[in-house]
Amino acid sequence: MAQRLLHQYEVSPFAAKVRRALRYKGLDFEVRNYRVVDAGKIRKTISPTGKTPVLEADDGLVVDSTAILRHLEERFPTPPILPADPALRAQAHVIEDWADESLFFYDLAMRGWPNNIDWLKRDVLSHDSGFMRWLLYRLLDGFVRKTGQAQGIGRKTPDTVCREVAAHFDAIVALLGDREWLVGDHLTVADIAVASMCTVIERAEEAAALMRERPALLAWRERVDAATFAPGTPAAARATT
Ligand SMILES: N[C@@H](CCC(=O)N[C@@H](CS)C(=O)NCC(=O)O)C(=O)O
Repeated sequence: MAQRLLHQYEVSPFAAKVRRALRYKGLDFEVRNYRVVDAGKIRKTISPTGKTPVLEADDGLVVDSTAILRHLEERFPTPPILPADPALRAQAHVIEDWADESLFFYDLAMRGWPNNIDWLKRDVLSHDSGFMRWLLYRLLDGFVRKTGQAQGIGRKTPDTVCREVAAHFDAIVALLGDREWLVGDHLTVADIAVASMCTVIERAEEAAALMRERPALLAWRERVDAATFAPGTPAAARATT
């Protein structure tokens, strides 16, 4: 029995961040997958915000992927996922937050487009079944649209969103330059967070095309994947493994 249990929505890129960090640090863990219909139960039992991932370990529950990564780093500092140098550490923190709080909403906007939304709905509802799955499948379009509208990126035209995502991918490539990792000389939370977001946004065909045009981005993503997945994990399984 593993000492750590990760409560998660399986396809969440935030859960992916935590799984990648746990594997990189060589820590064993088990997962408990939740259905969308479990949202109320999650809020009442493990997460005051109602959000997952939540890591349960012998020292309690930690909510939020960023908090979980800091918690892991404190208890299991080797190998490090934060630079020792304070300025580099701050850079890694800011890039992680950008991936979580900005790139995620580009993912949601693009994957909410008519040509992509079926895959998003199948992902989100992969553990729901029966009548509730049938119902949620029909309600999810509206929910994704409303979230995008409220956050703001969902109000932009597809052309604008594609242009901005292209600029974001270019920024990642420029940040890398000829280095292996986004910050400093080893893999950090910045690589983990951005790669986790790339793995889901790639499920929008427009984002996949933009990524294919940037070999340096793909090469870096392969490097991060090699460090944070078990050898032989198929590319198609990386959003949920
Ligand atoms: N800042 C949080 C974001 C987590 C998050 O947004 N999780 C989504 C799944 S992708 C969630 O739990 N949504 C349920 C809800 O909003 O009620 C983190 O880094 O863990």
